[in-house]
Amino acid sequence: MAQHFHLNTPLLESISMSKQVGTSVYLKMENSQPSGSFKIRGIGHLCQQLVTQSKGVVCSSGGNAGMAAAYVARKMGVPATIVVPSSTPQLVVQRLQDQGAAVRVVGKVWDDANAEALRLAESEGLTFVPPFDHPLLWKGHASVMAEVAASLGVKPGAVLLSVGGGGLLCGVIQGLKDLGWMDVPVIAMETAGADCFNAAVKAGKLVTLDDITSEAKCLGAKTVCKQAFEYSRSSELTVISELVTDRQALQAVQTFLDEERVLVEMACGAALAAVYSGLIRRLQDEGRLPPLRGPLVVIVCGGSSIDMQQLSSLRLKLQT
Ligand code: PLV
Repeated sequence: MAQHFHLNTPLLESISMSKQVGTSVYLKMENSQPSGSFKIRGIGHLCQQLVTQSKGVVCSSGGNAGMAAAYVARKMGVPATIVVPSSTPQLVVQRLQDQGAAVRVVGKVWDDANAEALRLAESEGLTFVPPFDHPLLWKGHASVMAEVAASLGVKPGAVLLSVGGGGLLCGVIQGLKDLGWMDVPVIAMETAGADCFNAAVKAGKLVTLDDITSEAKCLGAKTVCKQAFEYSRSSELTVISELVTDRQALQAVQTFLDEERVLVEMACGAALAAVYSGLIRRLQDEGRLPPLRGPLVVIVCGGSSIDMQQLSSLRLKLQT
């Protein structure tokens, strides 16, 4: 990679999570990326490859892919149009505009916004930046595991992450493959109501959800990418797909704020909830997660769809 847009993020030991899980837990702090989430890894890499002579980029997003695309486009000196659904909070629209992007709000869920972004790419001759389904994104995301390997110095016992459309999952698995660590289990978390990966795993085929009913809107793709589904079926890998409720995800966001002093959005809360709700322990007790032979690494994916006001309105809505 010629020029990196992403940072090498801190890998922090969490004493409170280690206590919960009964083994050491490390947090890969992707919330501290310039665009607020891990998305900048893949999108930075993809844009370096595809945007050299572009008259502009268009990205469909729940918010965070858009934040990354807007940031990278600004650094590259090209205009960015970000298409988001109406479920994306106003605070994100404002943050995107502050990054210099033109924002269009189209449809109810990400899939609607994506159709519009594809149409714009075609009609206006813009470079389409997908939020999760592209090998260049996965290659960029894979850098997160190379950094974990360099900082941790040992093989992780497992990696815990959130799944929306499956781009992060594909990138982490790509990274594990590059390191020769395919035996490291990956725990893939979604919220009920934004569970396209879990639905596909259960059905044994790709499934398109009728609607996104979870408040974790940035996990809200109706269909997971094919590569993520294929990884879930690979006999060489262990990918465990689990769900939490919105209330559990929100509770996790709040506990994380208290314990680690960091505010993340619901999409990230889904992964954190696997620790705080006792799910990791339960998976081990039930023998579904093999005994951990190294630290648990949590990808703290971050996210810009949160501030104190949004947190309060989520608390009211979900009554926690
Ligand atoms: N969010 C995408 C897709 O939304 C977006 O457009 O921003 N954690 C956070 C904070 C995220 O924003 C996302 C994806 C994920 C996790 C899941 O990543 P994925 O989509 O690569 O599985 C509809």
